[in-house]
Order: sequence, then structure tokens, then C-alpha cells
Amino acid sequence: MTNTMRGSMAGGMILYSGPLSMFGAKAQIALIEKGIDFELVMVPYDRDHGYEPRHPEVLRVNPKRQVPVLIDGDVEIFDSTLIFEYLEDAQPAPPLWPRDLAARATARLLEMKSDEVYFPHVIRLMGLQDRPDDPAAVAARHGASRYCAEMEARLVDREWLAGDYTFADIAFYMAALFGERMGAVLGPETPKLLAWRDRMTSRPAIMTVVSAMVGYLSSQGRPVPGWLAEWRQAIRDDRVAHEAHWRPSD
Ligand SMILES: N[C@@H](CCC(=O)N[C@@H](CS)C(=O)NCC(=O)O)C(=O)O
Repeated sequence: MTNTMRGSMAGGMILYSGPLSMFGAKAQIALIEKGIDFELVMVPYDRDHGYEPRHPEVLRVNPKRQVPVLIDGDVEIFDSTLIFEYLEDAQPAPPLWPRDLAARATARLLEMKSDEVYFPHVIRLMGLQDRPDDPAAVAARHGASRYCAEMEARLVDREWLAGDYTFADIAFYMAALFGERMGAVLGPETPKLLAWRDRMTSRPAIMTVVSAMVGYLSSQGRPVPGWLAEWRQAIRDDRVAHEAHWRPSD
């Protein structure tokens, strides 16, 4: 982040994330959407050692030893969903939960389901990357597709998953991006979801975070989902509209 020094010197929020942390990316996107000044600390991560050695602040704050961790003065919390809740309370505008009670409950449910119903399929695929034809991998892709069909149905009469743009969209965008990396791809059978994904990718907050992630993957010689590589190339070629300040980071 450009505001790294400002955040820490001013005693602003500090987010501990990882270069390929989908949960950390959720929190980072929310901070940017809300216009909050923060310091981003990327903890050590590589393919061979994972998150070892753990960052001392992550170990100190989170007994689960995971990112993301958010520190805001005396407030020291972890878990992307709890971080969403804190950010909404700390900085109500722009709202990222709907105002309406029922819509808010639905958005919270969708946010949770994205992490706890959809994403477990992706985690299963992560463990089966060398065996894409294994029945367990096939079942995981089917499970992911069923979930996507459910989200497609929601988008028939809505622009965003819960009506307004909310944390639920951020959560599912990131989870689906990791799904895509693991072979749970979106196709023409979910046209509304594809259009939603384009709307999401166009948001400066999403572009900033995803661009850095794509840059990291490229720097490691690791594959980038085809649609994202094409999108990035289109931005480089000035074929799609984008915020003037944003450019692919590598
Ligand atoms: N429910 C947590 C999940 C956090 C999580 O799984 N973080 C991953 C990185 S994306 C991690 O730190 N993994 C290392 C580990 O579990 O040891 C959240 O929403 O923040």
C-alpha cells in the first residue's frame, strides 16, 4: 500500500495478510472500499514453507495462527468476517451491510456461506491438484457448480448478491477466484455470475488487491486464471475502462 508509513506512524489500523490469502484479501478490499487509512503487512509466505515462520504479531493475536489479523489501537482481532463487522462499526460509510434488517441477515448469511459452504469445496480441490480426475475432485467441482447455480439464481433480478453491494459480494468474489484457480471454473451456464464478476473486477478496491495477487502469482511462475489474465491484458491495452490510478502491478 502507498499509505504504509502513514498508517503506522499515525497509529492507524494495521492489517496482517498474506500474498495469497483469500481471507486477508477480503479484509483488505473492505478497508479500501471504506476509504480507511491502514498499513498492510504481508507476512512471510512461500510455496515450500507456507506461513512458517509465523509472523510474531499473528502468533501474539491469533491463537489459530492465521491471517488476517487487524490491529486498531487497543482492538486486536482476527477472522475476516469479524473484521468486516468491526470495519462496518468503525466506519459506517459507505455501508457494506444493507440497512434493511432482512436484507442484512441475508447478506450476512451469504457471506458466511461463501466461506463455510462454497469454500470447503475449493479447499478439497487444493489437496487434489495433482489428481483432478479423482472422484473426490469431481464431487468438489460439482459442489462448487451447484453453489454457483444458486448464486446465478440470486442475480436474475439483482445486480449484487444481496441487493446492494455488500461484504457478501466481496467474500464470494474472492472465494470464487480461488475456486477458479483450483479448476472450479465459471462458464456460460452462469451468465449473470460472469457479468457480476466483471462488475466486481472493475471496482478499484478489487482491482488493487487482485492485481497485487496476480503479480505475486506471475512472479512465482504460477498460473493465473485465464479470465483474469485476459482482463489484465485488456486494461494494459486500454480496452476496458479503469480508474486512472490503477495499473496492473507487474
Ligand atoms: N476463518 C478465517 C480463516 C483464515 C485462514 O484460513 N487464513 C489462512 C490464510 S488465507 C491461514 O492463515 N492459513 C494458515 C494456517 O491455517 O495455518 C478467516 O475468515 O479469517
